[in-house]
Amino acid sequence: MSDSMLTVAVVGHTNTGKTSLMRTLMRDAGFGEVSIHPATTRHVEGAAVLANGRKVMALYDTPGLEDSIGLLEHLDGLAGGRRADGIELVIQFLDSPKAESDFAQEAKALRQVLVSDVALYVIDARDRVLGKHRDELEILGRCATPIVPVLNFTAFDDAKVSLWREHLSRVNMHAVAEFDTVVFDEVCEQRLYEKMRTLLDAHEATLNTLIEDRRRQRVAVIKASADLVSDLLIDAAAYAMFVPMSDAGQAEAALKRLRNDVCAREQRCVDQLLELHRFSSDDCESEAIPIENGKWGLDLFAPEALKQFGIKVGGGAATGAAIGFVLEMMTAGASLGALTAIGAAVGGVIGAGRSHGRRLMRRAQGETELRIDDATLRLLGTRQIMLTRALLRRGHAAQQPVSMDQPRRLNLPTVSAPKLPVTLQQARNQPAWSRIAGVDSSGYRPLAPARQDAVSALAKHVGEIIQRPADAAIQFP
Ligand SMILES: Nc1nc2c(ncn2[C@@H]2O[C@H](COP(=O)(O)OP(=O)(O)OP(=O)(O)O)[C@@H](O)[C@H]2O)c(=O)[nH]1
Ligand SMILES: [Mg+2]
Repeated sequence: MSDSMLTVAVVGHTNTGKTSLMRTLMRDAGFGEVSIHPATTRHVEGAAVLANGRKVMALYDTPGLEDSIGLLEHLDGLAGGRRADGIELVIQFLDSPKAESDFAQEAKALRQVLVSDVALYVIDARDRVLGKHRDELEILGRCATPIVPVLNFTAFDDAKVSLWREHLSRVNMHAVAEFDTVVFDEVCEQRLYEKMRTLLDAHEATLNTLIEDRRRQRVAVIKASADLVSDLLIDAAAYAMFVPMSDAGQAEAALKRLRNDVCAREQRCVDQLLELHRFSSDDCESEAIPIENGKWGLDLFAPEALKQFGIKVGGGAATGAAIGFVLEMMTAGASLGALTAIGAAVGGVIGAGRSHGRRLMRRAQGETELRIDDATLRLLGTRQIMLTRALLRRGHAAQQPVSMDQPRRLNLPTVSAPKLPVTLQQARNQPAWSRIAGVDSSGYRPLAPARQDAVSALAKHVGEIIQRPADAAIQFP
């Protein structure tokens, strides 16, 4: 069967999250207007949902139902009264002056329901089942259009999901979906489409296409995120600067530059992740991540950042101002004077034997390497993984800004230093793999195939951590 275009009306009492549901299903945080005040949406507004690059579903946002009690009384008072066919009364009402005056908002919503294949009836699940809800369901039931009730706000503790389910089954609505538009859950979205499918035989193929497309998109977005994070990690691990041991001033300048460069590179990754997940920096304040306005609250090199993300620094590691750097030395000791002069303590010595000739040469000339240490690399990985997981869970209807003390709520276990993956250890010895300082007049230098292999291998590992269950440890590696 070929895929047919499916027309869907999103209806419900005012302020239950109809426009929010539109945003989340469409992955478009810019659709319509969302506000804590009732009666925000005043007109029907449609938008297309794409699957495989084709329009498969037309979603229509509608104004909230405000006076269903009054409208039901009005319908019952029309010629024919309760005995008449429900749909005839609705049509009679829509043709009457009342549909342009007292019940204008309701009329707009009902007209859209009549021309739709299915109506999603959005419920604020924190509400008790009230008279207004019963009357709304009664009126919608008279429109001869299949209805799927959608319980919204289900992430709240006071959501009365079972109460609602019980009531809905009493009025013969058994295909109920749960869907929090702010805390996104891809399984709930899939169930919503499956519920619609049970009521819409003629559109089975379309809904299957949609379900399959969403699943594929999610796999692709996780893979693309893992690639971006791994690319950052390889860039950062490989990044090395050469400084003369004897010149404290130059070493200090290099330290500053390295720090700025790595921070800027992290920010680029954050921007890329936001764009990939279709969020902009102004709507990136999330419940679960310490990121506000698209920026991390704590500098990558702030010692508290490591603590906050539960990363323990290995023995003999640096503390204080220069945490996050390793100076690689030919002979430990020779350079200690210079190090103390720039306020840096030695974080650790990375084996010199594996380095290639050019680096050995530079060392022989009295230069040493400056680069970020293992703990900071782990922090860099952990932060982007956490951001990715939060973006995957963030509905496009989310709006709440967060205060900066939220990271403490993350409750990450403190992990001691596991070894970095082999790919990053390799990168440590390949300064040419880093593009952080690789921009010259000719643009980025070409990337070695071995680097690409390392990124791919690392991305598999990063992708696995991104997909771990909610209660698992997610620190990198
Ligand atoms: N936390 C949370 N907030 C939500 C959810 N859904 C909607 N909101 C908020 O509830 C308020 C109303 O959301 P809207 O999407 O504007 O509701 P609406 O049904 O379109 O409202 P009208 O157009 O006025 O009828 C907004 O402040 C949303 O941010 C949800 O699932 N969780
Ligand atoms: Mg609205």
